[in-house]
Amino acid sequence: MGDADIGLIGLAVMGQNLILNMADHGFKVVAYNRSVEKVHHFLANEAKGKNIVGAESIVDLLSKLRSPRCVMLLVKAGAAVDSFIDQLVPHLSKGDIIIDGGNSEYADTQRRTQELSMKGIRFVGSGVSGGEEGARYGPSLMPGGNKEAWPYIKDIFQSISAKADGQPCCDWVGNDGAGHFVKMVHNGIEYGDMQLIGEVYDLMLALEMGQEEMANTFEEWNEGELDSFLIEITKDILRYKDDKGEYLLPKIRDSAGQKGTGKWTAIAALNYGVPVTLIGEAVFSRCLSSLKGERQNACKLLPKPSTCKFSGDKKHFLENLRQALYASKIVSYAQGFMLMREAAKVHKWNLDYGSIALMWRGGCIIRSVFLGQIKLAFDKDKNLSSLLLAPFFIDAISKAQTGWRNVIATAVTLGVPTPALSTALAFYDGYRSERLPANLLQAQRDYFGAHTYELLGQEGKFVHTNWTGKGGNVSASTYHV
Ligand code: 2AM
Repeated sequence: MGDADIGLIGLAVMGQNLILNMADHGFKVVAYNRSVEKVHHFLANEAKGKNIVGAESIVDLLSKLRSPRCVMLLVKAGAAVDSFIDQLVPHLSKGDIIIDGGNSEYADTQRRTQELSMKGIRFVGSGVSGGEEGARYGPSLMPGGNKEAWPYIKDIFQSISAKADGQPCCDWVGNDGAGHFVKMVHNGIEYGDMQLIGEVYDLMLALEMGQEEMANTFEEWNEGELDSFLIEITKDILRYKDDKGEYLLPKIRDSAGQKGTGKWTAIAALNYGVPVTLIGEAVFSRCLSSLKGERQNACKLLPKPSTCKFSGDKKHFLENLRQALYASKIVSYAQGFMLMREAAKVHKWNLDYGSIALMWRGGCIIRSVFLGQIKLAFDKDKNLSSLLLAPFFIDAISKAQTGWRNVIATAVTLGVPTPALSTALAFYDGYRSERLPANLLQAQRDYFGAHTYELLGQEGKFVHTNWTGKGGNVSASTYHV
């Protein structure tokens, strides 16, 4: 039995930086990697002089840990995680802890938590956000899984995490896959925020603004309610010049990549039947952008609107644009929290939404002042069913909505695609509508497929009408999302 506090497997960028962060906070860490050369290299370089020791094998790693032994994996999601769990388990004792800090799918984390708990091993799946810099100096950490592990890892996790308003951006999220689910929604929201900023940039281009002028506008916006990491880096990106002294941004190919967590969020939204439309549009927008060749061809063939030139008060429009971005962001976060609420209901996770907002408030890519307002809204009303109903956000949208509508109308007229800004407004209008045209939809379904409908005032009683006088009176079974 050794005296190290934690073992960490996986010496890629995130793993190395988390180890250095832990060591800086006074924890003794054992480092291990599948290719052991990386352990030697790490010890001889970045880890030199710090309270970090290396391991040559899994058994060696475990022998250097105090009990209960706690091993964190930062390896490629999927098979590598299962492979290390399989290698660790025969050497572990009841009560030992395995933490997966990779970008695992929450369903895998649910399975692993359950399988390992049957063997007496406590498993934790933790979202880790903030990239290289976050891992080194304070990430946002979203741990979930077997709660019995939390008292043993809480000190390390909360010490190394980012702090916002003096509080750690890390708390226990919930059972089994809750931590990785919340991390997935975080990444989906990140897709949405980035898409919204992209659409704003596109509209600024339609206003024929120069790079510096755009950067100045984002800089100004970053002083107020939009203050966030993504707005800040957008300003820096706009100002960046290459070694020829020319702006780099316009030279970058407009075809977006993706690693999958945005797509997972959209798939989860469809599976749970929650209208997370903005993240969906953000994922589809990346797909459309990647059809560069098709777009180049279509550009020559498909007609533009008659007016492509903005003619109005630019200053006034820019303020409208700021409001549209803010209102759309509120809708996007409201949708993300709706998704978490539904998943929590299905999986019986006891999620604390104010605490989740605080975890995202610092350290991660979507960190912002705005998340402080979300935390306050949930602190004021723990049972808040939608962020859109919090008095602060009702007021914010009411102030922004005229500008928001003007931006969408202008974008449509000029032919500038704004899928995320537009879907946010469409969602808002749908959500605030007591009446929607779904009565017609129900009638159509019953007409062609005898799917039945309910009459207003007689909810729960499904009836069928023989609309043509020709069909039978047998109704089909139906399902509801
Ligand atoms: P490596 O350095 O030996 O490739 C990020 O890729 C991290 O995940 C690295 O530490 C890498 O180890 C590890 N990794 C990737 N695939 C793996 C696998 N199939 N089994 C074990 N470790 C793996």
